[in-house]
Amino acid sequence: MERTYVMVKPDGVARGLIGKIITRFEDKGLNLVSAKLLQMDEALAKAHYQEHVGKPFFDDLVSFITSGPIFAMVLEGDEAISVARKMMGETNPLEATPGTIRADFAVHMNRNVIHGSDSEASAKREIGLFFKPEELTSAKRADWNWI
Ligand code: IDP
Ligand code: MG
Repeated sequence: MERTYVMVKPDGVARGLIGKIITRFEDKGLNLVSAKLLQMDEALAKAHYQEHVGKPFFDDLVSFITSGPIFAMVLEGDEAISVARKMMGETNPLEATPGTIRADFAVHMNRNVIHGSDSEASAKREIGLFFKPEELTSAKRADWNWI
């Protein structure tokens, strides 16, 4: 059992895609442990994207991700990290497989609608950046045994 951090980015929130995106994860069988709408400040954006500091797209990425509210989620399930990444698709929506979130809802790499942790270490770190321990519920799906 794993937990992963997933967020609908400001473009996805502004476009009214939160419901559609959550529905995909619910339909897949992932368990929603916590969720909230918030606007990231520059410090949080820089901490979250620390691995990209110094890259040519970094400043644009920080200004985009802080430009409006994001929808932050913790999702739980067997292989939740790779399941969520598969469902998101490639970073560049043009390379993402149809049926994935980025392929179905996005066109440009810098407006690709969704983020998901890429490893156990980043999931742990990102969950800790966005959620206090007491915000992580012990909610379990009623259909858990069937998934
Ligand atoms: P990921 O979101 O699929 O994990 P990362 O390589 O971690 O992709 O990049 C973080 C985010 O930075 C991407 O989702 C995308 O929005 C943006 N990004 C990555 N590479 C580029 C680029 O070459 N140009 C513009 N934006 C980029
Ligand atoms: Mg990444």
